[in-house]
Amino acid sequence: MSRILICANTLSGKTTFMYGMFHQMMKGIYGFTLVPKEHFARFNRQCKRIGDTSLPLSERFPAPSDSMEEYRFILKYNLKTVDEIQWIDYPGNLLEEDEDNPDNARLMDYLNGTDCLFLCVDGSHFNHETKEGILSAIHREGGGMELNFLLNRAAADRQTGEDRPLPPVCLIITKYDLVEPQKRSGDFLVEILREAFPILFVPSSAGGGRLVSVCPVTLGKDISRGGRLEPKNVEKPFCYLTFLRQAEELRRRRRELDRLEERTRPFRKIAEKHRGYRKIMERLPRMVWPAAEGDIRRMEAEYRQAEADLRQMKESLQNMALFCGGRELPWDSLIGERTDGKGKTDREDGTDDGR
Ligand SMILES: Nc1nc2c(ncn2[C@@H]2O[C@H](COP(=O)(O)OP(=O)(O)OP(=O)(O)O)[C@@H](O)[C@H]2O)c(=O)[nH]1
Ligand SMILES: [Mg+2]
Repeated sequence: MSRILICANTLSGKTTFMYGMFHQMMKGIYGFTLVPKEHFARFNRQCKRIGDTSLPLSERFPAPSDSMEEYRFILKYNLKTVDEIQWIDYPGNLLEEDEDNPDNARLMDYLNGTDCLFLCVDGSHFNHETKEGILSAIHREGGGMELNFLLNRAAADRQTGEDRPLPPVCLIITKYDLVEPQKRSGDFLVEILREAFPILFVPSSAGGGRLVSVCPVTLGKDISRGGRLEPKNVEKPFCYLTFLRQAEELRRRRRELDRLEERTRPFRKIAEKHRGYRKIMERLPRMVWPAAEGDIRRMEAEYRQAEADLRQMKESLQNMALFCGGRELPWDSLIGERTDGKGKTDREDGTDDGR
């Protein structure tokens, strides 16, 4: 089970983004599909409304959320279930409520166990003349205070108050269609985000650090003025989480394989030495071999397949920047290579996400 919390100010596009993401992920990408565990008809109707240009705008978009809602999705790869996703959508002005508000308390509880934070910044804030103007708009009107507060809370255990590693973060620039073309350079967007959320880009020593990706998304050009539903990039933040999950699983398999290989090596040597007695060797010590050769080969083949799937999935993350400890990283560094159990890959176990 993976938990996602999408955090943003009111009217930043959280709920609409969820429908756009669902719209794209239903048909699937790189073998991955996402289906709602329940309420398919409700999702389907809402997506159709967003796409229906004959409706007045007030009827196309979901109304501003008035309470916290939880959704469950099933993630499948090649039609096989790989994960269940728990998704919370909350009204963006909830953090203006006192902390004894039950929904506010629920949000904090949920934050405590979240596996990935999606932090949304409304693209329209990028359209100020100066960098200072943009930063001030994000901080004052765009919920910058609340978002930085949530980041701080996410890095502490709610019960004990003890520090804990911050989960991976995806910084989503919503309504990217509203960003003026001259402000769309990736470097400029990242420069702004670095200053708006400095805690996410703190340089770290020895390869450790916070994992952060940056992703501009849109539901369609001028969609808020009657344009067509043509979502772009909306599946990517989700692919990011899936990629991290699968990369983690791959590293687990790699460690298991390396351990088995290492434990089997002395047995292989003995078998090699007594090759003339192979038949007896195969029969007698079978019980004490860590694993049958055939099982290891099968695990190895599965591992190679999972690695190939992940490399293919990496294609879905193109144009999405990844940072660790403030330094930009290639996606491949999260996949790494098998090292025959003798060494570690670039970032194996090295980041602040602690998983
Ligand atoms: N131009 C443009 N407008 C968008 C896009 N996505 C959402 N909007 C507009 O933004 C409005 C608010 O979106 P919501 O998804 O309701 O925002 P929210 O963050 O869920 O707001 P709360 O529920 O109040 O927290 C929508 O009604 C649309 O008019 C987009 O990709 N482009
Ligand atoms: Mg909403």
